[in-house]
Amino acid sequence: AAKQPPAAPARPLQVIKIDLETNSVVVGEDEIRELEATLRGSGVDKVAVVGVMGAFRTGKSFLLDLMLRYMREKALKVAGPQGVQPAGFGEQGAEGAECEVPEWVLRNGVPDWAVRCGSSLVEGREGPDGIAEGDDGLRGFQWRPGMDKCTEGVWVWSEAFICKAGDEDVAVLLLDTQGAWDARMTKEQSATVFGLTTLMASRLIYNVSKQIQQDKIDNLLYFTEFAQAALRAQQGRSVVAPASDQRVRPFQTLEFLVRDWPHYPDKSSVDSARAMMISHLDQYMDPKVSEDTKSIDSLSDMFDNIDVWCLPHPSLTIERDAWNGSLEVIEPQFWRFVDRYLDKIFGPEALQAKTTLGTPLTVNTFTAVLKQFIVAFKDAAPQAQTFSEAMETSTSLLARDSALQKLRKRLEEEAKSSSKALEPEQFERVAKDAIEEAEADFRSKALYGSEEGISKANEALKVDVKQEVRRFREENERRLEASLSNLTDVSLAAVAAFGVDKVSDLTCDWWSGFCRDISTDLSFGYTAVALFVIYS
Ligand SMILES: Nc1nc2c(ncn2[C@@H]2O[C@H](COP(=O)(O)OP(=O)(O)OP(=O)(O)O)[C@@H](O)[C@H]2O)c(=O)[nH]1
Ligand SMILES: [Mg+2]
Repeated sequence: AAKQPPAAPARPLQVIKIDLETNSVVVGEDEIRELEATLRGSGVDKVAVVGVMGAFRTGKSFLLDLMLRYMREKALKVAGPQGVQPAGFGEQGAEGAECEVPEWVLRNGVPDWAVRCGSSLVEGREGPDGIAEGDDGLRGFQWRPGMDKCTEGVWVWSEAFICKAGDEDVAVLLLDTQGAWDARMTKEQSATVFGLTTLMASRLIYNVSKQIQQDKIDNLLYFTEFAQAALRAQQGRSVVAPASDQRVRPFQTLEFLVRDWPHYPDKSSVDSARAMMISHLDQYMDPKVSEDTKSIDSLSDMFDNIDVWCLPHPSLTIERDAWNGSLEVIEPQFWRFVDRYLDKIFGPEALQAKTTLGTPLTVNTFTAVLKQFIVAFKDAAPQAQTFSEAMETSTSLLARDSALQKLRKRLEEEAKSSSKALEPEQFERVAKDAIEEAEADFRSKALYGSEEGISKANEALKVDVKQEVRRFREENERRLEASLSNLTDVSLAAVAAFGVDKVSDLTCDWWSGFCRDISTDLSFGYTAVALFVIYS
């Protein structure tokens, strides 16, 4: 038999690179191919992706290295370049060789998973002699002490960790990203890096320092909206078809992960602290507490689930450039909270197979979908627009979108409210009402831009409205005819069901023509706005 080349060690793979010379985004073709081989060899069908994004220099990569340590111990199996192995493979202690537990491990309540790979977290640490390796040559996501930013582009760990999501096995991938809101990033870089992370993650961890804050929510919204627009634009040539006609939210779980949360009382238990975390998020989500829930409402429309966790500060010592990685300095409280956090997010209840528009991503489709998304972002590459142009395009497009949805919802509700069709005069009355409502909605939202721009958008809205009303009218007439021709109750119900089905086809879902048409324009608008946010 031909000799196999030695397998590469497990390491982070850079799937999105930034070419600094041309300032463009480059796809890591070889890296994606390697990932694909790992997934196909994993023996499971579905994939879950945990991605971390957030401002630069906030300990994202460091946290991912802790996640790696956790997974090496706690996953059922690990799939990598060497095939599939049981977790904890090859570690001292696992084979019965007793190792001495340092006193501080017991004193500080350090979880087993955190110290099994060595009592210093050195893997991935960047120093003067390059990137350090841990015990047994273990590697990690690259992190760096100090002020200078470290991670560039998007990285995926080359191993997949097999865990339970509900009662099925999934291959968990970990994804690290470049720090956000860095003034050196160009428009294409930021749109691609954060949009892509949002699209690929089944759990998007938004790492924030100290507290959530409104501006952080607003910033996140720009990128998720951009990702949503790219998703719509990409629908036309997708390999994944929507699972059903039901409206599906584009993304799964968004989690705010607050680092250095200063408000836990000494020795507070995680259970008692959970209420505090939730009330922190509620300050922004609950209309009874928050004055402005607009942005978070938009996020709620895009994500199935919004979650929160707050970690205390690990220790001031680790912020120093000279910290040697020793885990001895980390406070007991940090261990308590990080241990429970990882149990939660990697436990079978929270872990979810990644779906795109309701269809699960499989080990066979994962990399094809990843590449498609990268292409979608390239196609939607932002055009040079001034800030006011961008605001004008995006606000009036959004106003038009919102008004049309209002009209559809109203007519749909009327159609569903009774099993009988409306009399023609009655339909016209309802339609007139709905049109007035939609117009008013548009006027209340299209506030930004020139008279000319707004009235152009208004004209376009009128055309859309006419077309929609015509469709509903025809549908109503069909139902009316059916009811007039003396059908039995059963067949009448069938016709009504067809009608409702037809109506639901017309709602503005991800794959509908209207959404596709405007999404490209929208994405130009969003991106230009996003750009200004970053630069200003
Ligand atoms: N204050 C604080 N510092 C941390 C925490 N976790 C890690 N650090 C330190 O933060 C510094 C930056 O860590 P990285 O993991 O490289 O940060 P990053 O967010 O990945 O940085 P970029 O990739 O440059 O965006 C290191 O010195 C870590 O030791 C934390 O929870 N709080
Ligand atoms: Mg980093």
